[in-house]
Amino acid sequence: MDITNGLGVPQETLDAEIKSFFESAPPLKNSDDIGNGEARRVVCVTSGGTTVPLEQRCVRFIDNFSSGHRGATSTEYFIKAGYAVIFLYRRGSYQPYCRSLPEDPLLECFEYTDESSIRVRESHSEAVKKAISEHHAAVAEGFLLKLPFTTIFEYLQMLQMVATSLRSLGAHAMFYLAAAVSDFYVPWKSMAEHKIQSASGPLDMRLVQVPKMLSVLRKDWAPMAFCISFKADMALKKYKMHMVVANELLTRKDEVVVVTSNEKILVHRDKTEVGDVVENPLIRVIVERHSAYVEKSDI
Ligand code: 9Z3
Repeated sequence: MDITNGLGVPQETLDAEIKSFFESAPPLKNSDDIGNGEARRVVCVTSGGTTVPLEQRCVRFIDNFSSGHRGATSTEYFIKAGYAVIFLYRRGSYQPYCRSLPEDPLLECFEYTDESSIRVRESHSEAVKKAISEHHAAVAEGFLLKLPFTTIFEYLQMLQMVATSLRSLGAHAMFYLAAAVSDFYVPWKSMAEHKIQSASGPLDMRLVQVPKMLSVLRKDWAPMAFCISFKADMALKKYKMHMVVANELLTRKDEVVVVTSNEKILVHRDKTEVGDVVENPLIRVIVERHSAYVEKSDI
């Protein structure tokens, strides 16, 4: 059969012409910048809890606890290690570089002067300077992209978009899934449109299970990416995660256990050093294992 391209030229001839065109073209001068050079390492860090709305015009919702501290802090260390970070975070949760600022920085860090201008209070000037300059540098140099979510619907759709966009990076992409993701949700179609009325007596509601997206992420969205989850049960085997970080709610800021298919590493913060956080040694271990993974997949 003669397959033509609509111009009456057989496909085989066209393929040969295309091949000969590229073989004889002079090499592109800036090809390294475009993508032929050392591929950039990109990590998608998810952070904060997802909500499950109970009404379409949402008044009530179910929430998953996560302050976003783990995700925000880890982001800083990934950027320090040379990674570009896509920070997929819950609106209102902790932000990278803002850990040392007070809860309401605008009202607490600044003051109104007699000369009708606004200045940084002396007591907070170091923290503010550091936060602004490090954040600005990360964003300006293309190392930090922040994407906010609130609901489980937004979170999973955005995760899918990020994952399929990073697919072409292969093993150079990483997913660090620190967000606390709802296990159950109310499907949009069976959800009340307006606020559920309290006058109608007890509330019956059916929550269905959120499909296991970790498997889909590994299998279809970004099959080559290095994946780390924080959900311990079965994640390594069932969802084919490369690493699981196990933590307990009460001790999560001091120590975690990194589990891979053949090791269990206890990682803890250096208590002798003021201000050291567990994410510092944790990200070091992860970057080491990711580098080994990239090297193996490059062969
Ligand atoms: C974690 O375990 C995170 O490390 C924490 C971090 C949420 C404990 P913070 O944000 O806390 O620093 O306050 N994340 C995963 C939580 C988790 O296992 N979620 C389950 C899931 O992803 C459902 S609850 O499926």
